[in-house]
Amino acid sequence: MLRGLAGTWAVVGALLWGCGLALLQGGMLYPRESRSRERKELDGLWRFRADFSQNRRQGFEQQWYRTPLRESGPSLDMPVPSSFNDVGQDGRLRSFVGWVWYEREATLPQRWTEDLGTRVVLRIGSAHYYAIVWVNGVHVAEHEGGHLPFEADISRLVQSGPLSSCRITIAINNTLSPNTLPPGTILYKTDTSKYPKGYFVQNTNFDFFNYAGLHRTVLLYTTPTAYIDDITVTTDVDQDTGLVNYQIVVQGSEHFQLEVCLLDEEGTVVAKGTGGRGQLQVPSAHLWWPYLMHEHPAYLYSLEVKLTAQTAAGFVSDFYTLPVGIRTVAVTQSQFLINGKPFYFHGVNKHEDADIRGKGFDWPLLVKDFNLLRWLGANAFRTSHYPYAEEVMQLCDRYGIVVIDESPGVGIVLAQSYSNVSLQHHLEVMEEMVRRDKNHPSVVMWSVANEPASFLKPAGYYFKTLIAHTKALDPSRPVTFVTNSNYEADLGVPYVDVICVNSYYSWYHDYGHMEVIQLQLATQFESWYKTYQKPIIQSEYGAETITGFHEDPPLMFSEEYQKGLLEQYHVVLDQKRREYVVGELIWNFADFMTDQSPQRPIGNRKGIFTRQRQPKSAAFLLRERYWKLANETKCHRSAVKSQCVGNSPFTF
Ligand code: GCB
Repeated sequence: MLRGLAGTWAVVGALLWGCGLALLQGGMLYPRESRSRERKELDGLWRFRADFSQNRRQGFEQQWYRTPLRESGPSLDMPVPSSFNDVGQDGRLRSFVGWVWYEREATLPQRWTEDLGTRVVLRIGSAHYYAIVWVNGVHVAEHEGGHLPFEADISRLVQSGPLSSCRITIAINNTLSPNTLPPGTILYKTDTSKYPKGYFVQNTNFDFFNYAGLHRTVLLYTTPTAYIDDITVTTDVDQDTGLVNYQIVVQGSEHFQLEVCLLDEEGTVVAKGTGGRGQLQVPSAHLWWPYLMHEHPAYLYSLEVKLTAQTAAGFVSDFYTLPVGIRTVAVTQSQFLINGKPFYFHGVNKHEDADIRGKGFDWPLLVKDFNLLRWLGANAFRTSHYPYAEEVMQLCDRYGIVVIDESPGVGIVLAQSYSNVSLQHHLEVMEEMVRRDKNHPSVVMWSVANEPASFLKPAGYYFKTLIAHTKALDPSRPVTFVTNSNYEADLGVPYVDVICVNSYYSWYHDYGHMEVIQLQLATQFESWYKTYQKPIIQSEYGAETITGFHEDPPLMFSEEYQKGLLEQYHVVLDQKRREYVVGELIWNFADFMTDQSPQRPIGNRKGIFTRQRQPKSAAFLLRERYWKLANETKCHRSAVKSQCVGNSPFTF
């Protein structure tokens, strides 16, 4: 696929969106304040109770949502956002499987409860895994899947009487089944000589702790009753003119007008349009470039949308501003192109993971991580192994960090997880994910899964369908999944645009023998490339390392071994990146929590930073490498040579 195709994708994309290919009802715009919209975060302390009853259903049997939680039994204070697992002193809560109950009162501004022209929406950023929501005891929403937002319009409930507050109850179940994403299984241990009656454990086939709870912000926001429900933007470039295709969905009125206005970073209007769809042309456009690829990376325009609509109560206006980066993405037989120039991913895989809060969103941690990424000279990461918080994606847009956006399709290894039920759910998850993240310029590729058993017979149909669906939802971006299967046996890779391969030479195989890495890695790359002639990303490689362990000559688990292993990989990557390898992502950015196992000394230690974000020796090695790669990109593949200034600011 050549550069021109990026344009084609963009055009077809706009058409398909126009046909309503996405099956989901409604948009999922990030709740931003504007002249017509307010937001009220409900973060802080919630009341909490885990249902320890034998069948875990006591909460439903006793209808805990009907009255304040304190009336149906004892409750704990629980911070939101946070996983519930690591904040307490009760070991049973850490490994709890089943329903937990959250509750809090929200004080409502008078206008919200009295002005019938105001729409009040409850939005839950992430509730892992299955959630049921009640407001004042009335069921308002249910959602499956722990990494994507969902909403409920609660206007009628809060406007039905003289209310100054409302009680929000959320029941969350972290049980995973072969049909959930990620999948899991519950294993009942029935040997009563070894286990008490009813004893069960949850097993998973992924390597991170199944943290649960309200992981992201819960908030209320308002819109007018006629409102901008969704915006879809795709961009293209013609000579030096930026093309911004937009499509806007309005709800709540049939009679409306839309005005759109594109502003540059100085606030100057550079293009204007009207109507629900159209194309804005930006002469001499500033393109959105990745970090370290241009002296002014991550240029963001603002698309201001104004809706004027007729409603029963008269005319109302709604305003929404969307950041827009103008850029193209395309894939050839051996290259990944951003704005028509070869892009080499040098970055990391991450996790949403930290001490105490688990997977709970945390601004200081996030800003620290982005500071570390930029210190490292990383220009990309993969959201292994689930979609991250929207604020993460916004910072990627802002800093020019390129993202491979991955679904929670991790651990698909059982035959049952290839059933139609699983596939249907996976298709829906891709719809939710594309709906949420489609407008981020930083997102350049979708990854539908990580390390599935893609050699199993049903994998061919499964991935063909899943990838085709994702491309139909968003024809403007390439699609992949991450494989660790044998190149001859993999039934899903024929459908991907870029091959993403994980390998752990001299770690899980031939451990201790770094001397075999170069041969094995070269064989890996050549086998895949000869078979498919598609660009390849080394999407994981790494070694477990306990910070402070030193052994010379290097032994496994020491900082020297991690460095040595990486260096062996780099020799081959340096050869192959001149041919068809388009990226390398270290496993992992930081140490992270996993299930307990004899192989995991309080979590996975393959981070180049500790869980507390302190560098191991390998971080300095990678830093040197990434800045060198960035300088090469700048010199040899200079996106806009004339616009690059000397060696500054890229020189290491
Ligand atoms: C992998 C997985 C990742 C694991 C990693 C490891 O291949 O994709 O989730 O954590 O290996 O450290 O074993």
